[in-house]
Amino acid sequence: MARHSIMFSSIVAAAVVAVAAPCSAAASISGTVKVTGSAAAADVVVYIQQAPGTFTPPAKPAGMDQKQMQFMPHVLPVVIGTIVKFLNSDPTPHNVFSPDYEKYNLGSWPQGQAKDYAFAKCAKFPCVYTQLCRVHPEMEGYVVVLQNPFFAVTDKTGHYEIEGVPPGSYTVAVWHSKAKAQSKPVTVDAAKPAIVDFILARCPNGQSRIRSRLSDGRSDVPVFPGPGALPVGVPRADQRRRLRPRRGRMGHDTRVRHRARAQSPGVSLRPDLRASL
Ligand SMILES: [Cu+2]
Repeated sequence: MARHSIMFSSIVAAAVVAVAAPCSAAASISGTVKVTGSAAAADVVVYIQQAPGTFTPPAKPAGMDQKQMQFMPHVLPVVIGTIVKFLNSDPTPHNVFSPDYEKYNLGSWPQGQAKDYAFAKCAKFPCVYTQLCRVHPEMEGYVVVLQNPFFAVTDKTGHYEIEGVPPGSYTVAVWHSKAKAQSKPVTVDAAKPAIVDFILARCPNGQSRIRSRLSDGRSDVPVFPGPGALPVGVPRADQRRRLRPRRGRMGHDTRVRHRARAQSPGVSLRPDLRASL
């Protein structure tokens, strides 16, 4: 019986080797992604939806930096199980939180320090985790959790290249924070690299979490205004307007103060202000 098991194991091992062998003749998928109505074609994730087998995450954590008040890279695709190291490179404290899936708030930390988070859960790929900073509401980034390591992010020109893809038939899909997702079938042959191009339509509802939160007045994001933060829930142009002194609606105390000034000798008031007193 034991001998039979050993023999069986050997046969299975041989079969695994036979299946794994074509990997050495891996090929690439490349192409260009355009987003209609947008000159920017960067930060589109192009990935193979489902590849056979399970994949171990890289031993070294992936990195997302907070630098010059931005999440860098803006979009970070990872294979499930990957640990992401969130570094703060700015001389001001930053926070990292995500309102998506299991939700997390990693806290805030100063320049030069980092915190890790393991992206180990995803029921349906891709799992897109929006990265936000409670200190700076305008900061936004994305971690995109995928089933396999066959992915790429487009450069400024919209070009991408996924290398080391085992020959086979797949569905190649794209994700962009403000465009409709799309997918296409592709057959990868070691002898001929596959070329797949996409034209994505900007999604009317494909606003970023921050934009949608600001424009519809609702909030599905926990809001933690930090010191010096601008008002949350107000578009940036309005924020600037709100920070300027308001004209027209004058409070009682202001009116009294202006009246007193207007009666002082040598004071010239704006005509509209004088008229409203
Ligand atoms: Cu920040």
